[in-house]
Amino acid sequence: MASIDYIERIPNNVSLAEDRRLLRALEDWQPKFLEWWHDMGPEGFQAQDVYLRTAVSVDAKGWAQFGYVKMPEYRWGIFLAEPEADRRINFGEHQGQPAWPDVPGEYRGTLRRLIVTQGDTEPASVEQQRHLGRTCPSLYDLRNLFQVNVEEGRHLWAMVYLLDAHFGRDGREESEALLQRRSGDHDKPRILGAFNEKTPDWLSFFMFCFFTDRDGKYQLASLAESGFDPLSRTCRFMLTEEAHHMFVGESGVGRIVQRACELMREHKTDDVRKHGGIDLPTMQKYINFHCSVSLDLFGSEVSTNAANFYTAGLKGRFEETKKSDDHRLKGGTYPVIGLDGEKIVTRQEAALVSLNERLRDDYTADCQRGVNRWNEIIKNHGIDFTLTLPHRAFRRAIGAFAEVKVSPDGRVVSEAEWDARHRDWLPTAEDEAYVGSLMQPVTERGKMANWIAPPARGVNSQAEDFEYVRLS
Ligand code: BYC
Repeated sequence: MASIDYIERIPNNVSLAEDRRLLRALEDWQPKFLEWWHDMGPEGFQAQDVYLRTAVSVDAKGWAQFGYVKMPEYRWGIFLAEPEADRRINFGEHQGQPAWPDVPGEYRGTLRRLIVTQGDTEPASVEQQRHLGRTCPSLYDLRNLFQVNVEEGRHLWAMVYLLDAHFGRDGREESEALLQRRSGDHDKPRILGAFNEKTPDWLSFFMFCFFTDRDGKYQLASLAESGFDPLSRTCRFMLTEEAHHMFVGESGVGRIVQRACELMREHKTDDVRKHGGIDLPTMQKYINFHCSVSLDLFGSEVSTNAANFYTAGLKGRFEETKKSDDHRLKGGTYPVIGLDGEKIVTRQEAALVSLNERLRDDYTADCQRGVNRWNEIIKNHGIDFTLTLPHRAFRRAIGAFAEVKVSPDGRVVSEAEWDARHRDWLPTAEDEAYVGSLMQPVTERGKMANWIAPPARGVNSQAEDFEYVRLS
């Protein structure tokens, strides 16, 4: 296994120096990436020292090294998980054949599209979070935001490596296009819906990390099963980084919930806004929004695209190799919800076309576990309130429910009821303005904004007042 080469201009563990053509392509792309990072990356903090974690090895132990880095000097590079000896394709019509080291000609277009779709989300999220540094609730959170941002930048590198190494001139064009689309831009938007939404405040950021990064986890885990071995190895390493992003999301929301509960107890009131907190009903509305946007990222309930990806051996199920069926899904069925007139019903659909819905089920169960942990915090304060995930048909823009209005508890409702009630279900302009009004920067060492509790422990066991970002 090649160790990570940090001597080279582009750190890597893929022996880049031996492939002159690829090296040239990536060295040509590197300054364009840096230009994009300067234009669209974290605004206002490019010259500061940030206490960041950098990958130094891809094995399970000790891949991380912590130290102060200026973000534009972060050692972005190409890291693949260790190869598995004699790896086979584990599902679909090529099941049992050796995994592909190169792109099979017949799947070139499909694989390229999957990689581009995945790659497009990474710079998009950096663009969405670009202005958040200005309103950080603490230095600890500021550092976590930047850690997430540089790692999303590295995930972009990961996909660009695959495009440049395996898709020739088309791949290089796609690599350029990844730097040209812009989140939320009408003329050149990012590919998937959620990545064109705004992330205007830190509550939205934490929700995004909890719900949208978790979609990343499930999509990457499915691509990690791919018969195209370089994609599998790339995604396996990306998953180790993704875990931190979900931690930022879950602990961030958990700390806001904790602070709301403390204020409720202290002032014996549900109206914590009077005391500068974010009330639990507002948290619920943000959950409803971010969950529904992220559910759309799994595609339609019934999808021949997903079936074709699977049969071709390109994109598997979550934990494909742990499942004990035939891994071809020829005859099986899977329960899928859909519409029957005005009613939401469950039907058995062919398992092969139901793969998006199955992945959405895995994802939803994982989200529910996180919500349960938030509810534990509320319960531990003796408060009678339960946060819930909205029904999966709520506010959907993709799939069977895109054309109907559904309440968070799963009733198809009339336009009139939707108009009358949606303010109770989704953040209103007033809610957003209130949350926005709390976004005042706190940058003194060890201090926290009033609306969020401190973290349980520091990054890399650092003390509470550690200087995570050197601002002066
Ligand atoms: N928005 O058969 P369908 C992450 C399109 S997040 C807009 O239902 P399919 C991260 C679709 O392209 C993980 N369009 O869907 C998180 C198709 O178009 P065509 C990202 C959409 O193809 C946080 C049509 O609708 N990873 O990593 O089975 C921070 C019908 O498609 C959307 C991936 O996405 C949408 N939401 O599945 C940073 C993995 N949904 O063919 C990073 C790679 C569907 O009619 N991508 N459409 O032109 C895929 O696996 C699949 O493309 C999808 C869609 C699951 C996204």
